[in-house]
Amino acid sequence: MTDRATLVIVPTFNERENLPVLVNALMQHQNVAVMVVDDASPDGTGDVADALARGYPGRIQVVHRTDRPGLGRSYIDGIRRAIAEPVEVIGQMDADLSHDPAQLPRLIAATADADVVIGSRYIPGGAIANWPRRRRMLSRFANTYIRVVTRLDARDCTSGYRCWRREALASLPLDRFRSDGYSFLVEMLYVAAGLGWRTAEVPITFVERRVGQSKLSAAVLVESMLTPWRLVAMRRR
Ligand SMILES: Nc1nc2c(ncn2[C@@H]2O[C@H](COP(=O)(O)OP(=O)(O)O)[C@@H](O)[C@H]2O)c(=O)[nH]1
Ligand SMILES: [Mg+2]
Repeated sequence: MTDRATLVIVPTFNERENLPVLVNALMQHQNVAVMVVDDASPDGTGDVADALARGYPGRIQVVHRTDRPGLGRSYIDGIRRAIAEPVEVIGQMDADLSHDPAQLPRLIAATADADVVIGSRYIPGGAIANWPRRRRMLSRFANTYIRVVTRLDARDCTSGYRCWRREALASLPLDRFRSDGYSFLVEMLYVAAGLGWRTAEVPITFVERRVGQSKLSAAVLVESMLTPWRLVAMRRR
């Protein structure tokens, strides 16, 4: 149960089996609506999303992207639409069930005292299930690296499970954002902190996907290594 009207943006690429499970679970929360942003998934996730939208009239929107694909671009399209909606809170969540919908009300509640709430794997109470050691170390290293270079306070800067107060999200100059992959998530936090918005972290248990594939690529990793430096350099100018 949550009393703040919330819209959750869910970017999708080939998540046809995961999306219905996620959406059905989210629909159990009152006052929660969903915006699926699909990048013309070859597996037909877009059609699955349309069918879900018909099943929950007025609570699900589907954005079918056709121009250049990408996680960051998808978020930008979703955010531009979401901030025009009469909601208090805007969430971000992966479609692959790594982010437990049951934990959403805790994130939403924390927006009472923060402008950006991060579902965090790296604070006490946070956890990761089913990640191989290699992937765990990579994520840990990435987060330490980001914190050292950017001096952001958050322990989990790459988590894609977040809730924003709408005003905070609406204030981000998205047309100036340069990163696209996971770095986009870091850039959002960095710019928000620079604007003075308050960040809080709430522990989550991240569960690795069982179905479908991760889109983490080498190019995305290289971008993640460079982005923190670019952000800091931008700030100095
Ligand atoms: N629209 C869109 N969604 C994407 C893209 N890449 C990944 N996603 C979605 O973003 C979320 C996280 O992606 P995932 O591959 O699971 O990343 P990982 O959890 O870090 O391995 C999932 O919901 C994906 O379907 C993309 O290029 N466009
Ligand atoms: Mg995933």
